[in-house]
Amino acid sequence: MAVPTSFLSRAAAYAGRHLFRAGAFGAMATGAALGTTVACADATERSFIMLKPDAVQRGLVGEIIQRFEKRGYKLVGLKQVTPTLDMAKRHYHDLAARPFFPALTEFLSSGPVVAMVWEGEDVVKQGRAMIGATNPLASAPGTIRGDLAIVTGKNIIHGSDSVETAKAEIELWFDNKELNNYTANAATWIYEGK
Ligand code: IDP
Ligand code: MG
Repeated sequence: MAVPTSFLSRAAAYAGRHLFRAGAFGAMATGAALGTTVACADATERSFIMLKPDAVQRGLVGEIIQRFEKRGYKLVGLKQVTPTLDMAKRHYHDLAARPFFPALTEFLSSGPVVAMVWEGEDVVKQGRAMIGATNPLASAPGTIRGDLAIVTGKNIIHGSDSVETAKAEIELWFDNKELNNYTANAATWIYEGK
C-alpha cells in the first residue's frame, strides 16, 4: 500500500520528537529506519533576536525578554549597542535593493538596540512565530508585533529567519567570548528526558 510522503514525514517528525528523551541518536535512527531525513531535536539551536530602537524607546525590553524566558528559552547572550550605519547595512544586506533600505538602516542605527541570543529546541522557527508577521497589522494577537506594534517600519523586533541566517547574524553581532555556555537548571522542567 502506498503511504503518502507527507504522512511519513509527519510520522518521522513525531517519532523524532518523542525519542528526544532517548537522545538525538535515537531520533536520527528513527529517521533512518523510516527512510526519511529527520531534523534532530536540538536544544542547543540558537536564534539572534534584536529589540530595535523603537522597542528600547518605548520601554518594551523587559516585556519582550519575559516572553522568551517564560516560553522556556535560555538567554546566552545580551548587550545593548547603538549600531553604526555600516553595521545596520551589514545586518540587512539581503534587503539592499529594496526602496526602504536607506530608511530601515538609518532607523536601526538611530539609537540603542538590545541584541540577544536565545537558545532552545526549535527556537528559530518558534521565535518567528512568537514575533508575528513583518506587518504588525497582519500579526495575530498574542504575538509580539500583534500585541505591541502597528506599522511595519516600527515593528520593534528582529528574529532570525533560518538556522543558517541565525549563525551568520550571531557571528556578526557577537564575539564568541560574549556568548555563555551554561546549564540552565530549569531545563529539567522544560524538556523531556533531561
Ligand atoms: P522580518 O523583520 O519580519 O524578517 P524582513 O522582510 O526581513 O521582515 O524585513 C526586515 C525589516 O525591514 C522589517 O522588520 C521591517 O522593519 C522592514 N521592512 C520590511 N518591509 C518593509 C516595507 O515594505 N516598508 C518599510 N519597512 C519594511
Ligand atoms: Mg527578516
